[in-house]
Amino acid sequence: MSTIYEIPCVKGFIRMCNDGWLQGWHERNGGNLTYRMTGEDVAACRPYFDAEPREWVNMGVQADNLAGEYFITTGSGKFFRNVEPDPIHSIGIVEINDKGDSWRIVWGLADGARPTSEFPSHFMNHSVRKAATNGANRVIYHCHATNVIALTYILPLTDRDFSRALWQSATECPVVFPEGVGVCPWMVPGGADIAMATSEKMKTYQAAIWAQHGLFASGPDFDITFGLAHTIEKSAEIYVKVLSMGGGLIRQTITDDDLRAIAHDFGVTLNENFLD
Ligand code: 2HA
Ligand code: ZN
Repeated sequence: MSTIYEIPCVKGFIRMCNDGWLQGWHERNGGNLTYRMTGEDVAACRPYFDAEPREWVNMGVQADNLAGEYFITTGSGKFFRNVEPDPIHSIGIVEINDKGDSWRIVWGLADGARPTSEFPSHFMNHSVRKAATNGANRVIYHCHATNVIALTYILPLTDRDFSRALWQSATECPVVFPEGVGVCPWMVPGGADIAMATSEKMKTYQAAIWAQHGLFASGPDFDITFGLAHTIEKSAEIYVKVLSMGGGLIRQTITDDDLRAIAHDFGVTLNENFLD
């Protein structure tokens, strides 16, 4: 293996950044991606780490269950558009200290770059999803999915309203996210408050919507996480088109009994709080 870019976790990370860019969800420096590495990933990447790690930086949030972990992360202010052509300046690997409250860069983020401005949100979400999935969750992805954002201007900002609208707008949705989606009110991005609010939602849901801002999705790998974001955004796009075409009139939709029938046949448990 001659470069770090051929190692599957780094290759998959870069591919997912480019996939998001190609979807149009990452204007300018919009969006961010983090991946919690396996021991095998770290061992494969370690030969490429810098000779000297950079200094420890406190995050303002803390999680015991992420002490000593390594993450691949996009850089603050970096453009998804540039990840594939210029990874060394666009992404990096950080190590978490044994208190679970600070990071230091061990590879990439060249020339003074830092992890994403949303690293505190990603970190808290990793902590919650790692606990909720017995360690299976490894990916947290934030994107500016256009139609999801548009819906936050017209739908009530409740978990119930968004979950129902998305379930009803694409038949596979109840199978892909049977627990529904969480919705956070508009908040200032980048800080500990939005990190805590989002991670509270992620105790129940695989994905959370940030009003007038975007989407947070989680999953065990790049395929499942990107697929979740893609499914949610596709469904939102259909709902936007339906509302736009019909002047708000919806002649027919997937009924609650239809949703129950899908859940039954596909062997998933729908969140009954969101059904009538
Ligand atoms: O990285 O998307 O939420 C820019 C953002 C902040
Ligand atoms: Zn954002």
